[in-house]
Order: sequence, then structure tokens, then C-alpha cells
Amino acid sequence: MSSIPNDEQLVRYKLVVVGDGGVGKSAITIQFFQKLFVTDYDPTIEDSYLQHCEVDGDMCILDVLDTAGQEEFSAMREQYMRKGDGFLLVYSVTDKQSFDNIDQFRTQVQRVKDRDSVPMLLVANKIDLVHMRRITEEQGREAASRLNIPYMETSAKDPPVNIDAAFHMVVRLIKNSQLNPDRQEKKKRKMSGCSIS
Ligand SMILES: Nc1nc2c(ncn2[C@@H]2O[C@H](COP(=O)(O)OP(=O)(O)O)[C@@H](O)[C@H]2O)c(=O)[nH]1
Ligand SMILES: [Mg+2]
Repeated sequence: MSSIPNDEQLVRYKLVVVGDGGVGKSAITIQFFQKLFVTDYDPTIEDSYLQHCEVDGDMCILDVLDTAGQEEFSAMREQYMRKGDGFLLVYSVTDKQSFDNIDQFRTQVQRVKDRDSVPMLLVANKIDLVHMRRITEEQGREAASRLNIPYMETSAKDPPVNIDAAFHMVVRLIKNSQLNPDRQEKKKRKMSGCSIS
């Protein structure tokens, strides 16, 4: 009989979704967690979501903060960012300003994390809006390679495109990075035998 790991044995990955207002951060997050497309989600709500998830055959817990608001980081956000293991930097392919602002979000993440190398994915959202598109795939890929982070095109609208793939990719980036909570946890357990908090 196979044994199902309890939550204490599962690695918990903290992901943070950042980007300009209106780019689809909530739509992406809610499509991932609830499998539905929201069209009128309150743009001021900043909330976190928890879910079991299987990535590359490993069960884990995903803890995702959907950020909101254009002001300087709220205390909650700043704390989340500091504890964040990986980040989705989202822009809308229909909104050039949101694309231009990606650099700033990336810099803010690096500042809060106090390190240059942080697991991050550049997410080009709303690709279903073909006729309203302002930023091409080539421009997106160029920006990603300049920032030295991977790139993915998404649509949160039904049928969703690359929504699960984007979250899974960030988990994979975390697993391959120095910030891997699994490695840190194993190290900690070895030293003291404590469980995940
Ligand atoms: N067509 C389309 N609309 C989207 C997509 N993602 C979000 N939207 C819409 O864009 C608007 C803003 O999305 P929202 O998730 O609230 O943006 P946020 O401020 O970044 O959280 C809403 O009307 C969403 O329904 C997408 O992939 N395609
Ligand atoms: Mg939102």
C-alpha cells in the first residue's frame, strides 16, 4: 500500500504574483486555484491561496500571494516578498506600460530578497486578445533573455493557456535554485529534527 504524505512532510513553496494593475494577476491565480475565469475581481484585494499540488511527480503545498495595488509594498506584501521562494512577473500583451514596468518589479523583488538571483518567470498574459496585442512574443522573449529569466505566454480566459504550466515552472525554478525550501528543510531536519512551520 502506498502511503500518502501528511502536510508536515510536504515541502511548502511560497510564490508571489506581481505586475501592474489589470494585467490579470487575480485571473491567473484564480484560474489556477479554482479553475474558473473571473472578469470582475476587485482590483484592490490582495489575498493568498493554499493548495496541494503535484509537480514533476512530487506532492507539495503551493502558497501563492496575489498582490494588488500600485502603491509601495504593503507590510503584508513586503513580508510575503521576503519569504517568497519564487515570483511570477506578469504583464499584459495588450498593455505596453505593463511591459515597460516589468524591470521595476524585478528590481523590487531583488531589493526585498536582497539577492540578484531569485527564481522568477516572465509571464506574458492575455494572449487570447490577438487583435489587441501590442507586445510581440519576440519582444517578450528578448526582455526575458535580457533579464536572464524564462518566459511563458498565458491566457487566464477559458480555455486557459499555460496557467498550470507557469506555476509549475516557478516551482521547478525554485527546486533548482539555492533557495529551495526542500533542501533547506532537509538541512534543518538533519540538524534539529523539527517539522515545517
Ligand atoms: N481576455 C482576457 N482577459 C483577461 C485575462 N486575464 C485577465 N483578464 C481580464 O483583465 C481584467 C483584469 O484582470 P485582473 O485579474 O483583475 O487583474 P489584476 O489587477 O492584475 O489582478 C479582468 O477583466 C480580467 O477578466 C486573459 O488572459 N485574457
Ligand atoms: Mg487583482
